[in-house]
Amino acid sequence: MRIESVELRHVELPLVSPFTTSFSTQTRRHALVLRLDGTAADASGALASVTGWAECVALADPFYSPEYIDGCADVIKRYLLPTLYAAQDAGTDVTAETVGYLLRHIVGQPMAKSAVEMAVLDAQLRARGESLAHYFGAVRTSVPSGVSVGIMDTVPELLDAVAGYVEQGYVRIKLKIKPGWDLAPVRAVRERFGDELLLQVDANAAYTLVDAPLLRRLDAFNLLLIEQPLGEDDVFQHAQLAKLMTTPMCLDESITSAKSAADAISLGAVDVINIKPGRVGGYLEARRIHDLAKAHGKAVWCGGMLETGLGRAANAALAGLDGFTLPGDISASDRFYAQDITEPFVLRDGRIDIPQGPGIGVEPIPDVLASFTTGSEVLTPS
Ligand code: OSB
Ligand code: MG
Repeated sequence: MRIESVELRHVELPLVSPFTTSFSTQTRRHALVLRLDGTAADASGALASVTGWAECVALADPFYSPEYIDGCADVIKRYLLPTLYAAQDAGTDVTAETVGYLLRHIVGQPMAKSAVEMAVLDAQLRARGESLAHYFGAVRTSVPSGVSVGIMDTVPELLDAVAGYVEQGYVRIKLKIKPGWDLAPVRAVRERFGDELLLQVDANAAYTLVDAPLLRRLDAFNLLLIEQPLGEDDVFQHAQLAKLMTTPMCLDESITSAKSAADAISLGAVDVINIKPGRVGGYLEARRIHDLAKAHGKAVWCGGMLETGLGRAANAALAGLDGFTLPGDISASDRFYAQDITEPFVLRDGRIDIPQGPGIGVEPIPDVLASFTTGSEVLTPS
């Protein structure tokens, strides 16, 4: 395809309630939306004008991952787009399948790269009228929906929140944990909702191997998995911890590529992988991790980054692949937002429908997008 311009649009969405993890409390989502305009082949092979949409999932601060949203905007503007513009000027056909390769000399920056690749992929698929779900090879038209429940001030408050989500039909509950908020909330949720509830925990790297005796006590609660108890670079320590626990070990932050996933599997550090396309550099790398995990008999599920409807749509399509055997953090829009920037995703029998239209299958609602916009910049080839 040919990229004619990319708009970087900063938006601020208020959250319906504060979301606390071991690393921060968020009360609003500063998101970065990309609008790509260009030309690409339509179904008959003729060139057509097309618009592609994407969102960059980096958070406002570098507390979950090294990337943060203003840094991503800067990298996209100063390095990623100029590289792609130079490549297409030199006669290279920039496609979703070549973006990762063309950007390989720029070290790291997976979330920024993922956003650019997603915009190209969405445009390319819209031009030829193909859905992202079809492109990936999705085997279902809806995905089971789990919800990530933040750290609260008190256990009764947490029980009320979980009760609300269970009532809405969420099929799996994930509790955020940290030192001082672990055994008691997990025990309370198990006691109140029983052994049938699909329950897992996520520590966001808040513990060290010294905490192994404490973490082992979580084995008593029949959890689906424990997600990222130790640091991002503590892959070997996760392997040691996994030997000490019966709860399946899941990695999020530590899995930054298909290569790191292969290493973690070989080391015995991981039983289950949380796949977040942004964290691993894009949807194509995410699919490679899915394929790798499946070949090794490891379950995967799709994580979330408080996406707007744009990222949510793409995540739902990815989670349609057959190796996604556990419910993902793909909740309804109203889990985080009273007003999403796209048509809202809603829960139906505990599931989210995968959009079936061309590309990601959803678009921002212009007025809503405008009302949440705090700044925008259009980047064109020089
Ligand atoms: O660790 O999975 C995580 C949100 C931001 C950063 C990291 C994580 C999360 C979540 C929320 O748990 C998942 C969601 O978007 O529903
Ligand atoms: Mg996580």
